[in-house]
Amino acid sequence: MPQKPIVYDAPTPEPRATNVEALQSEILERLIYSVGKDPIVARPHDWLRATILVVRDRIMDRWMESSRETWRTSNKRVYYLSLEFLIGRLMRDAMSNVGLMEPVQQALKNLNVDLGDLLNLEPDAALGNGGLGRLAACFLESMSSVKIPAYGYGIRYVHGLFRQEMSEGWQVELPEDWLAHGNPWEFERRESAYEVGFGGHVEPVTDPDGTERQEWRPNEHLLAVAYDTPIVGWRGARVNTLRLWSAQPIDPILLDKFNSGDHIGALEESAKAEAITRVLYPADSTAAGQELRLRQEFFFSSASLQDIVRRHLQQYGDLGSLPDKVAIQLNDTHPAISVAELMRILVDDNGLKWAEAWKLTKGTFGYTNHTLLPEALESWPVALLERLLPRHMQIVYQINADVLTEARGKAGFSDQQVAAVSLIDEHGGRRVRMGQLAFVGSHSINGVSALHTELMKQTVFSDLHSLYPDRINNKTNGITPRRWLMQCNPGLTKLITERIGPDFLDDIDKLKGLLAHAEDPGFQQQFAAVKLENKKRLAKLIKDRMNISVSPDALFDVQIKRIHEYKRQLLNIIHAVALYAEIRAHPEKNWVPRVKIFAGKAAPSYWNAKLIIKLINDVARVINNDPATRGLLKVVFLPNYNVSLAEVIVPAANLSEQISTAGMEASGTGNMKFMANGAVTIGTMDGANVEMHKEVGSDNIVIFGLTTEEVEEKRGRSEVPRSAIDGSPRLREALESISSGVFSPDDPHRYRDLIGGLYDHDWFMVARDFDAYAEAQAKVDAIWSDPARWNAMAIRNTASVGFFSSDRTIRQYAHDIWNVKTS
Ligand code: B1H
Repeated sequence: MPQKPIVYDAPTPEPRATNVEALQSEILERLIYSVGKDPIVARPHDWLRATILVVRDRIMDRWMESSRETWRTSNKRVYYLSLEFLIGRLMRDAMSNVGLMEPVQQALKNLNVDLGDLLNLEPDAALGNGGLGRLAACFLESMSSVKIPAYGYGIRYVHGLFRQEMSEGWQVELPEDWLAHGNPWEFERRESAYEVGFGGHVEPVTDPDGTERQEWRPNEHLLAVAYDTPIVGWRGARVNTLRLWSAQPIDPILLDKFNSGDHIGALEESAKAEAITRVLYPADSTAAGQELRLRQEFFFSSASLQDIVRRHLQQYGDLGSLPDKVAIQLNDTHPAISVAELMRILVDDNGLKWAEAWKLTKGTFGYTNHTLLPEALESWPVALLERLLPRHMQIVYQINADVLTEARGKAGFSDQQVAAVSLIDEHGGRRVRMGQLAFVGSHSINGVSALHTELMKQTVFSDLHSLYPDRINNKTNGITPRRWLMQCNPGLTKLITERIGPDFLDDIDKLKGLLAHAEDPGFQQQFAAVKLENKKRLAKLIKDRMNISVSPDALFDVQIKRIHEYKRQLLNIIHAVALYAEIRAHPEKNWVPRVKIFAGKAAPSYWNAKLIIKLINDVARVINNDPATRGLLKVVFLPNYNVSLAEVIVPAANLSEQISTAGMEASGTGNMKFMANGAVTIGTMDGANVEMHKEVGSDNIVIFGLTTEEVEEKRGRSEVPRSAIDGSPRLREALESISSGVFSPDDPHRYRDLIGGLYDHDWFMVARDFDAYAEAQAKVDAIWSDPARWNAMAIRNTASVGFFSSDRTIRQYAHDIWNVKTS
């Protein structure tokens, strides 16, 4: 029985007015009564805060109504557990989704305030590293837009992803401080606080009725306090909650220590607790492997599960219906300890039988894998888990015993296969494999592109796949067209609306209607004019920030993403070096003017990635200052890549670089953002590029390079890349110029080892793909030289992006994995 009856028909205030006059007077009121500033001295940040509060009010009633509806209808809730939510700014998203852009702009104008200036003041919520975190943010928006009752659960990091600055071309990391001016979007929920324990021991206890159970007695306790942010869907369809946990000590100060004179010691507990949610680990695609990271993972998993189970019991009174009313999606293995924590809650805290609890657990969880890179697969030393989470370690052993029994009982399963499905890795120090734990504890395991899902079946999860053949499924990633087309590219949105009408705003597949206009010279001209305006804006940003002049008429060739060897920024910059040499050798040729634009952060401990940033900057300095290539080639590395910068760069791109070594990029989502905004992709048959190729057709994308199978074959033969280098004079010359110090006269050997690696093993196939890449780039030049052809391609890319909407992705999750209805 529900613990507390919920009243659904409590009174609510009248919805707030949305006309200009009402907005204007409310902004003024908020400025005075909530921000406490006189308009004559108010600073831009004050106006921003006042405006956000006014916009926020217009979301509140829908928020209440959305959650009331879920209580009233007993609809199933979806919980998306993610250690990262790369939200970016919220203001424009919120205003645009509830149709307030124009009236708010006008209201502010009447108050002599420019909305654009305010928007640029809002800090990015950078609570994520890259694609995985941004995907979580797109999913939240889509879940609201397709009316799924959903919660995102994560950590309220005080410091999001570090700020990147350049010091003589080297990356330096500075702390990021997104909460410095407060966060008007969030609501602290002191009443929603849960205790999370660590350490201690496990004790068998006998209940009064004679049943025996295990009880975990942690010796460390802290509080998880909830902070809620409303996430509003398109046209206000629904407002869901992003609930982020902050760690706080149970006793803010140890008074006895303080009174005995130990003033620092008195605050130790507090510092230790707060450390857990202080900073986001800045590693993209590498497991951090440190105790604090495991603490973060358990902290937010435990708080979230306690909250989920509490809500479920409050509404339904029993746990047997958990899988019918609750779907929990694990965003990679970072929350995988949740599997053991839910088992503990069910068995130890609620007295369920193991087998019943296991059935409920599997019925509730789904797991999404985002990478097969060995260094990213999480595993924790058994000894660490035993010390930090002794009961969970026991539970893992128990789950493992059941899995191994099942595996041994399977006809034709070898000992080797049994070892491969084990949750415990016995090689070199025993470790718990979190991927295996997430897999066996879930009824659905999905990859993020068709190719990636196939590789999951063939590689890391092949034996688990033969044991549980129905579990692996594909859900190709997507992006929200609201942020990544309508908001970031209002010019293009307006043009499309004029041409095919506004239906695509609500049904993105309607963009297909543009196909009929791809060859229309008038439309091509308008499409190109919008692109040119976006390029001018980016050119101005480049001039303002870098003091580099670039011509908006040049081809803007863009690679923006985390810096990683498998993403092959090195291939791109070597191409720049080769092109530079060719232009110098043949200045008379008809060169296509190009601006190569890079942006991205390197993990602070990833030496080669940081060196590649330095190389890009070294090459940029030489090329940009050489009069011989002036107007023909420029190289720009824009510092501090983040969501907001992407929103300016993506609409201005002509060429989208998606050139990872085949088989290594699980999906990619930047590729889709460029496609939406009418860029042509140069890419390998990797990740979602494969499906983009299928959607847009081979005439409208430039594909090059080794396939996954060819890469595997070359690696297997450990074939040396020498011949690729010897056979390509322009590659050899480019490599020699880099490694001999042409671009680093101050330290001629700076790139010797980096380039040397290409001769030795070339794991990422930079040398072996170079010629194919250079030819593909030559093809790009040829197409660019025929503007009608280029524009038609660009238009067809926008027209074909519908499949890559995260609304489509989320509907597939809803129907195939969560069993919830969508609009
Ligand atoms: C992706 C990560 C990732 N895959 C470990 N894996 C991390 C791994 O902090 N860590 O330990 C953080 C992130 N990120 C990306 O996910 C893939 O590389 C992209 O190809 C994919 O598009 C994206 C979303 O699925």
